[in-house]
Amino acid sequence: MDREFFMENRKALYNMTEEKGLLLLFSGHAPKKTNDENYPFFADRSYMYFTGVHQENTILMTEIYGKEQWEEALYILPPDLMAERWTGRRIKPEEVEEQSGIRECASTENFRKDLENRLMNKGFTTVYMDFGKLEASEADTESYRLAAWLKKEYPHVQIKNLNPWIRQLRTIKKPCELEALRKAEWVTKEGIEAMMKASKPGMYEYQYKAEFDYALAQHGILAPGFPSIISAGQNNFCIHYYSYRGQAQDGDMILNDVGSGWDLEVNDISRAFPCNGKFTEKQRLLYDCAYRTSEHMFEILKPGIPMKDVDLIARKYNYEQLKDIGLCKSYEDIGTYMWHGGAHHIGFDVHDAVAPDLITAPGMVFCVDIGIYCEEWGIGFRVEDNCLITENGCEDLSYMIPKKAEDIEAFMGRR
Ligand SMILES: [Mn+2]
Repeated sequence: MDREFFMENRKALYNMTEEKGLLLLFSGHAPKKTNDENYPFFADRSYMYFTGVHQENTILMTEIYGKEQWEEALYILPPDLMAERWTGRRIKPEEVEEQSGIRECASTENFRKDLENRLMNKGFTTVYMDFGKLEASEADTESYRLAAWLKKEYPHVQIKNLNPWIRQLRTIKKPCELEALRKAEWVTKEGIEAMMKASKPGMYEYQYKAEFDYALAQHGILAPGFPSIISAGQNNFCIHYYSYRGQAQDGDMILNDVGSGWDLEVNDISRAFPCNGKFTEKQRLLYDCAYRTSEHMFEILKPGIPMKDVDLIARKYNYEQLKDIGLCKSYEDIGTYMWHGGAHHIGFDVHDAVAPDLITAPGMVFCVDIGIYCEEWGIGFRVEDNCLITENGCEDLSYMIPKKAEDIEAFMGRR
């Protein structure tokens, strides 16, 4: 992503604030794993959306004076040759400018002092931070910790939440985001096709995963956009399955719910295929129901549809398909076979942080995920594609990945 993208995002966010204030965004830091070892660092996604600087413990502080009037600085770790000998070099101000367009850098050692100076001497009485949590019980982020301190030391300061504005901005994807998503689809195609090519009865789930990871690594992607779900046979009935220890038996279906991601964008695709390359009659019956439902969704999706209706439309259409093959007798029973919806947005997160109560609009990208879980037949799987809403309709971003049963069999037959 070019720095113009991040500059544009910051400008839009700054212009959303209503009054003079200090805006703070934190990259965060890696949590401890054990003893003296931490988990790998993964910067806060909203911080990344506005800066593009992937560096631990950095802080964006912007003084906002009014529309189009602001001064921004990125607080970065100061140079420390001894520390850098162990943990790698720290980012330099010229690199910050190159990546983010932020011209001013300061040392994180001075952050608290500079913040207090602005509150005491520069007349700032409002602080904007991102309080994004899904549940109150989640661990506090830097914003929560600083807010608690501000409330104690500067009780007159107003604290405002940037999160709703950030979600609003992240909802509509920019052209460079779509470009990255398209690239992610092609890389994911290679990963999924590698699994299809290698597939045979007796193969372990971790071997499928190794095929997928190897294909991604050829593009420099060392970790997919989210933890891959790859399962065989009865393990497909666990929606979020991460054990990878199961073994495909002849006649099993392989399910994969994966996304390589590309340049900060995360895609999310599910494909299901018979491990031996040939659908059984019952697998094929169910698979074609999901396939037809998915195709139907791509025919009808367009701007102006409430997001809450998207899954509902899919459910109703899929019910008709399952009824036609004599499986689901009444709509009330559809929950027996459809265990989840799937119309979640993707972007900087695989379950992207977007505005609530959305109505489809051009530039939104979300998943069309049709899952069928038929325990009585022992067959469960899902088919998931990424849908971009366009001016007049929609586009299936995952079109290049084999999806039609015949295409999957033909592709696997070429092993
Ligand atoms: Mn998925």
